[in-house]
Amino acid sequence: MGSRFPKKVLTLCIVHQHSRVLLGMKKRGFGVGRWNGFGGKVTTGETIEEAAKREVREEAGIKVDALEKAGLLEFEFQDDPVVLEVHVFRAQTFLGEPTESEEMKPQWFSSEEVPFEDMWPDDRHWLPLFLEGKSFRGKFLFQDENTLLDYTLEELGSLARLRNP
Ligand code: 8OG
Repeated sequence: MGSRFPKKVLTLCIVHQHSRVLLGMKKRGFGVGRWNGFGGKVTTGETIEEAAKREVREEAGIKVDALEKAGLLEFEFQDDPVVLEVHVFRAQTFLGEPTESEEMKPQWFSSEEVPFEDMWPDDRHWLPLFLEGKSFRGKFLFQDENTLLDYTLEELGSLARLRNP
């Protein structure tokens, strides 16, 4: 897991309000059939935060503004040199009504009833930190989309939070 490998920068935004969290069922492509936050690739000419807002609008039909940086996750698949760098954001407020798109079907979940069995296998490790309002950094090595081989995860303290992710 190192920076000498080609990298893809992605966003992941989770709307988290008190005791509920907005997830979407991915209807196509990478991660199909899994509940997840909203996000995707950062494209040329936009900042990571702009990309995060755009993806939420496109996938869930809502507008998020005050995004809070929550985490930085790196995903690597065995036998694939590409490292996915996922910037995780928290949104506590939004405008509009969550609406199904071609890519995602949004649904509210109680923070105590997150459907981890139908999510990426890494999520059960870092999402609890997210739900506690903490910031974190992690690296996950997968054999395939269902098999997590190894991972490291650290909660970032208040000093680190000023600089990271
Ligand atoms: O553009 P595309 O739909 O391929 O973007 C993939 C989205 O999935 C993007 O928001 C980042 C996110 N994502 C991964 N891997 C993982 C993962 O292991 N867990 C979670 N929760 N999200 C992931 O690419």
